[in-house]
Amino acid sequence: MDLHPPNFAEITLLPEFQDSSLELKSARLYKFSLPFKAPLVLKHTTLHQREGLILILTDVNGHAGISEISPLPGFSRETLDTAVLNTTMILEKMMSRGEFVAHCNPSSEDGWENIADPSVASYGVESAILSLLANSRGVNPGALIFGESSAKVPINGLIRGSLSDWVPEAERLVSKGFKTIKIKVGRINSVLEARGIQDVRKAVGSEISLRLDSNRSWDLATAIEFGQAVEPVNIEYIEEPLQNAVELPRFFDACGVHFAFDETLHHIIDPTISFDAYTGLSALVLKPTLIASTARFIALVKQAQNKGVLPVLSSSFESDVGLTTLAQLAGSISGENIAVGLDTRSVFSAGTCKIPASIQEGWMSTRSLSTQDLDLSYCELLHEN
Ligand code: OSB
Ligand code: MG
Repeated sequence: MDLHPPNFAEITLLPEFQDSSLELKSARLYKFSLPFKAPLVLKHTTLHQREGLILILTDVNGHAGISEISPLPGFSRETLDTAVLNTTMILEKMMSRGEFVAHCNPSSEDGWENIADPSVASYGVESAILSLLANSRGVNPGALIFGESSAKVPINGLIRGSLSDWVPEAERLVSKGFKTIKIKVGRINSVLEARGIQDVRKAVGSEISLRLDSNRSWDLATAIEFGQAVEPVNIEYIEEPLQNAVELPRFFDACGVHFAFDETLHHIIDPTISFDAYTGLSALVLKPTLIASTARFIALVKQAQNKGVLPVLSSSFESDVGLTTLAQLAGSISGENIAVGLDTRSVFSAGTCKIPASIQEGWMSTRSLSTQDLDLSYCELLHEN
């Protein structure tokens, strides 16, 4: 395939990379099934293993691009089976006919707004092509779009356990070097949870940044009551406090706690929606796997940056390969400045890289990956061309 950046899949590369051309040689698609330390309880389902796909593209010059395609059950529109079908369809078109169709709509003028149906398969193929272009230029994928990457990114330590574990868990994360902690709330009585957050603040001191995530579990009155109780202990923001996002400015007015969008970004039907009306908005939590379109993801990052809202990259329980891609993007988008939500590797007892995408002293490396770094022992080959 002959590919001509700057304009594949509605992705525009930085000027210095726009003359990159690409001749693909092979594509290999693997399916992995990774064990957890314990079953993973999510909002709508409990997972007993994490399944997903690893894609390896090579070009005629011997460079490789590696990516992950892992729809998250209960969150992604696609199942793994549809992702396999969609990926093999894209690969077949790409390899045999030499065209790249994901998100490409010749009639659209600017950006992803006019493009139907983001899919985790096209996001994954786009990531593999970016990884290949980046490896052939000796840079990180994020550098092709957003500029130079830092060598590591700060991570918000994640607390998903029950209320009685919050204080010991927070103390453990602080002792490991995390400067930002994110706690999942909205599971039990909100008055008790607000007290739990006050206890965490007392335990960790004033220097640690606290983020909360209620995954849309409250009505306005409950959220305001919770917000008023935690406002004095300085919360950086709370993700998705309300069932009904339209009421968010009223929440902020009433309690003064800033909020962030996460799942709302996956449900917005009008993608040109402006965030101007959302007084109190302080971050967009961006999960590329769930946004499922690189172009749309880039547009959201730029929208956040233009509005002075933090773009906070976040993971969706990807394996080492997917996590590393996210760290690489974050390295170029926010570098060492914004803690990002990539503390999900610890739920797995195995991975897809020989050296796990681990967190040291609260930081994750933005290292680049080559095929030698992969551990394919939990993978089976599905497709090759
Ligand atoms: O609600 O933010 C969420 C992971 C998968 C699905 C939903 C969510 C998450 C995370 C990722 O919390 C970790 C993070 O953002 O820190
Ligand atoms: Mg969230």
